[in-house]
Amino acid sequence: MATAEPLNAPAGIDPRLDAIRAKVEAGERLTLEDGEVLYETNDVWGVLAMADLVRRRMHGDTAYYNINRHMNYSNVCALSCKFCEFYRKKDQPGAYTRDMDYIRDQAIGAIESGATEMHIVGGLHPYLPWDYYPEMMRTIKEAAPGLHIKALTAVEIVHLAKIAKKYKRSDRQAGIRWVLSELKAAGLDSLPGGGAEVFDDRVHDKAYKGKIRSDEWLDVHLVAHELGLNTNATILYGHIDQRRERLVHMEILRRAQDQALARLGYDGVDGFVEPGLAATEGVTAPVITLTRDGVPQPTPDMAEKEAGYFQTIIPLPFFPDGSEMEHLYGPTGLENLRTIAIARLMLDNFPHVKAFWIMQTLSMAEVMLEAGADDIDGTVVWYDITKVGGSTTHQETTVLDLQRSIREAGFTPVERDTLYRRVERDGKAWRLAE
Ligand code: V47
Repeated sequence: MATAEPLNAPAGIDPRLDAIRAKVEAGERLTLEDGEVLYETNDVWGVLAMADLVRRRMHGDTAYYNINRHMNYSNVCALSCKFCEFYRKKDQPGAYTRDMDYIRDQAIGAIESGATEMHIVGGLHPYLPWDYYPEMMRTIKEAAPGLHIKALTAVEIVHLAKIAKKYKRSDRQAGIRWVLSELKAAGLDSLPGGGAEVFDDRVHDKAYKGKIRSDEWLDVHLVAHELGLNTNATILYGHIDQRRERLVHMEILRRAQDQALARLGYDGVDGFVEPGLAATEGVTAPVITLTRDGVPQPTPDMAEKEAGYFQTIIPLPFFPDGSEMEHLYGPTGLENLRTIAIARLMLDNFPHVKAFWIMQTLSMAEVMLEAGADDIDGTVVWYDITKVGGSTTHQETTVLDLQRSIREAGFTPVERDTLYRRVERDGKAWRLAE
């Protein structure tokens, strides 16, 4: 009878990690096959240590948090994604759509609490008119001009192109460009990373059929980058996805980021197409290799000059409760740690990896700072998409708790704005550090 291998083999016990460690130390790009080894190996701590090495090379002992507030303008959604417990149909109990008075009050509440960012998402509302969305941006900017608006996932942007009657199948980017330009003029500052799920048609058709596919998600982010808006990216894993599919997702994002950085002319972009890597199924983007110095370093005037890339990857562990996929278990803590570390190792051109404390829990996010993550998100206040362990929509933490967790993990807490610029604070008043 075969004996079970120990779960946590001592570091170095898996010889397959030696070659990967050598690449990581030399700053070389990892392949999908390397990623598979990182997922398969029993030497989990070896994987976490490699991610920590990369994370410290990029950020030293800094760990970021922000003072922010989430707002959902509506939970009414035309889609019925199987993983989602957030959406409601229009007349269902619990359905809500916020008016401008509510939105204004939230913006005022946010600046009164010293927030630098408002993170706004909602369902694909079938009846709200297009005008609602730019009005929401203007209302917030009038009430709170200094508040950064990070709003609307790629899925919502495509939906808006449709309701504004700007969506053309023959030229999808044109409608997206129109929507993003109008919203940017009205006050939109950046896009969050939601709605990416897993870039795979099999998973898409089983778990979120009806939602845009990866090509359109990438179109939205590409156009946003061209318009000088920074964006984030997510991966929602641990349901019916396979590890290889997660790695392909990361690979697709890595290529999209290569293109964004090359467009911006970052130093260290070699700018050549590496034909061997074009073999990944579903990946059409050319590959551009970056040197290790090619990661963007934001400056106080960056938004005007050189924005337009992915800032952060946010791995989101699946929470089954209340969803149509409630019969599934969701990933374990060890799988979450491993996925954060692998995201750090594979996405070598993403400046940041976020362990979103709301979904990871603050205690796990703390551990993740030593496994590749450099950011744990912010004070949040309201969160309606997932409610972990029976929590309600009011999910708030204090700056002191965020700082305490970061310090306890052995890092120096740094308050950032949405674009990862350092914030200097005097109570509720704040400014960007020089
Ligand atoms: O788009 C929905 C995911 C996302 C579930 O950009 C679920 O800084 C797990 O994108 N279990 C919203 N995940 C959250 C998000 C986000 C969060 C924090 C920061 C940023 C950022 C982005 O949550 C959705 C969807 O992909 N989601 N349901 C679930 N049951």
